[in-house]
Amino acid sequence: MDDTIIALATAVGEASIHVIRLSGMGARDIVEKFFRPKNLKRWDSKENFTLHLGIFLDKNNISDQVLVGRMLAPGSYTGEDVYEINCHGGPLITQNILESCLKAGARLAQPGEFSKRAFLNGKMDLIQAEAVVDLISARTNNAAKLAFTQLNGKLSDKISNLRGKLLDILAFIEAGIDFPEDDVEDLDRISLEKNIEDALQSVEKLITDSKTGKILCEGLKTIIVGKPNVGKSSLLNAILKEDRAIVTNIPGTTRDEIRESIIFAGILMQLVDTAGIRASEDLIEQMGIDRTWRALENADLILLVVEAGCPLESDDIRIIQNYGSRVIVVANKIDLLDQPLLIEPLNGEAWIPLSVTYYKGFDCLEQEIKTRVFSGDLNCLNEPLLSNVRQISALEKSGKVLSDASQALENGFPWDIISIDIRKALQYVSEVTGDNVQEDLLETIFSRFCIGK
Ligand SMILES: Nc1nc2c(ncn2[C@@H]2O[C@H](COP(=O)(O)OP(=O)(O)OP(=O)(O)O)[C@@H](O)[C@H]2O)c(=O)[nH]1
Ligand SMILES: [Mg+2]
Repeated sequence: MDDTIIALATAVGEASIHVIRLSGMGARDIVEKFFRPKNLKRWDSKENFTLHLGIFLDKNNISDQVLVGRMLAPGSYTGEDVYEINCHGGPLITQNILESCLKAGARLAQPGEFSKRAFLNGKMDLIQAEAVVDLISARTNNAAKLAFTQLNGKLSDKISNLRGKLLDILAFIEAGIDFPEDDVEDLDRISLEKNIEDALQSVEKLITDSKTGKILCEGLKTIIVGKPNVGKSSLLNAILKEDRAIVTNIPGTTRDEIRESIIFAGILMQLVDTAGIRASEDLIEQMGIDRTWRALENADLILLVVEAGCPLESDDIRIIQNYGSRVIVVANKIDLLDQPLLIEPLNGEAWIPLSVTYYKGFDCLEQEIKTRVFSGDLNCLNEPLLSNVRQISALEKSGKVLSDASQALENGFPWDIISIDIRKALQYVSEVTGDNVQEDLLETIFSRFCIGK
């Protein structure tokens, strides 16, 4: 980290302004080679977090009027001296300034290298660093809100709290190990059991809540299924508010999967319309139906469309029996009914009476989707949730070894054996925030970032 890195922080192309960012010990010297501040006194004052108007002048190159932002170590984003040159947003001007600085000793930054330095300098942990990426790529308000909560360090506090619990358990075991087995009071064993159970519960709660976090961040994989002609494609079109899929009154209209994403109920939904399920002689249609069965496995949400008032068919029942908690039965075409719909849930599925033709029932559908995604608690959005696959997987591993520890204790294993599991659990939890992390993992994480971030 001895060298000074440089990158364009704004998107490549023509723009009103561009920002070129430098970070490192040599940043000031490099900038001073070319920057002629209008107010030299103020520039020399070494005042921090200031903006300076002036000219970027390279005798061998073109010049520009620029604004230079100065953020000195250790208070800057990276924890090093950071200078940001705001220049006019022409690709040529930007390229020239970059080249001048490179010739003067700066090195082109790798993707995410500014954030990596921030992490290595203790300015942020891995949860916060990964939240930066999520905040930039967020496509819904909810996803952005979640990323911002993570960036604020609220989730990191929860993980630190968990680490604290594990460290306490380890200290407790260490103290107990010094005594021969028989001297370990029953009371101590019960206390240890309780503490491990408590830590395990915290891990499990974080993992359960992460399902919502993951959906907010990555989107809700939603599949629209049902018999032919029940109105699946009509439902897709209505949600998308466009004529995306062909709709006819001929059963078997849709044969291949139709995929679209849309923000519905404040959630990014990845919708898939499918071929109507029936026994078909048509090879192509049957291939489509096979795909539907396979896609059901991985869907977060299943919109099972049926014709309101008609009895469920065996395939509908099979879907509800297998995936009940993920199913919303959309009882479509209620406009054709002359009496209210009778609903008898079979296996935890929800029922929404609806008419695509008359655009009725969509409010209830929206509400039901929200209830499912947020586990009935819309306030959970204010809670810091995990959403990152890497972080969730590390936590799952820690949960696994914690339950091993709990089992081992129950089976009367010596405490030093149990402490091995607790140490492993601690290691996994530490990976979440990056308190204990290998260099190659850091490489992988930060390579997902944009250049200049
Ligand atoms: N009365 C009424 N008709 C509807 C409603 N929704 C859809 N339809 C009609 O039902 C027929 C079938 O609609 P689709 O959307 O093509 O049905 P599908 O389930 O995609 O059918 P396949 O692709 O063949 O599996 C069309 O004629 C629609 O106009 C509704 O709410 N009320
Ligand atoms: Mg269709």
